[in-house]
Amino acid sequence: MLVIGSEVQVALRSGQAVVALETAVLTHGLPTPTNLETMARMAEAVRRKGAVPAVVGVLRGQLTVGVAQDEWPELLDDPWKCSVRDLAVAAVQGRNGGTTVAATAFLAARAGLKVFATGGVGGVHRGFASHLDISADLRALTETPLVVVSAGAKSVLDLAATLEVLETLSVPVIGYRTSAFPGFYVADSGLRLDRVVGSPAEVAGVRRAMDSLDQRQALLCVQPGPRPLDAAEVERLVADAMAELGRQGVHGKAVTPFLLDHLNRLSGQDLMRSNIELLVHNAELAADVAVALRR
Ligand code: PSU
Ligand code: MN
Repeated sequence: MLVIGSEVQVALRSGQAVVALETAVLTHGLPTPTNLETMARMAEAVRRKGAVPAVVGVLRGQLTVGVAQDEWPELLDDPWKCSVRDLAVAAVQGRNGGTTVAATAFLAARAGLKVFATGGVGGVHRGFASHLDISADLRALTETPLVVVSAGAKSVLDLAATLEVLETLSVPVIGYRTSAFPGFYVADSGLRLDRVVGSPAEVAGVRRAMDSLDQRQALLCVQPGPRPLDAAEVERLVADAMAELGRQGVHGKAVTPFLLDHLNRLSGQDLMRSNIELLVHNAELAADVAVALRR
């Protein structure tokens, strides 16, 4: 079922470092053409560090690891937001789809990749006690033996609950040169991490140790973005977006795209710039880790 792009095939065969990139951010996270430009910057960042980017997505039903740059615009033609459970349906019905963290990790792991860069992983949504909403990303991270680099989890989530679930699921969360759990736009969510690493080689070492213990879960490596925003300001914007969500009765998988779109519109350009810079920053670190894993 899996289609591996030719450049990624060659890279895997010759033992080059490869970094998976998700496409839900392309189809449902950022507006056009910022999304395409950002993906290009992430891919360039990976190359600059000596690794090969593997853009993961669903192209006319083909579950693809290594969507070529000239095919990216086609992904935007009436795309689904594809989590793991959508992949088989999208394949049978020939759909286009942007893959979430869950679906990207699923496909990347099956293609034999070891490293994946994203913005923020999904998690436990605020208000889960009255309305249960927990991202499939968390479950996917329990069965994908990758290093996943992110700026923590999305600001719209209940971050404390998200960290608790990651602990329950035995997914290690390690801070890259930080003991503060980043909240996407925010450098320090106020939550502490008790495991910190100092170099890409150390991240690679932890992954290798997990592999030799036959631990199949992801290693979540987090770092703050290079252009963080004020926590109180982000909190205010998120509260506003959440209220609008309630008013419009949005639910299910539309929640995350709705909140992100609303935040981007509320904040002018600030949040989007912060989002873009952290994506590129994470692609760089992921490439360093992928190169370190090859040594
Ligand atoms: N964070 C962003 N933009 C995004 C996402 C996260 O800043 O587009 C996407 C990721 O692909 C993540 C997904 O996997 O949202 C989670 O969606 P849900 O909460 O429906 O599982
Ligand atoms: Mn959800």
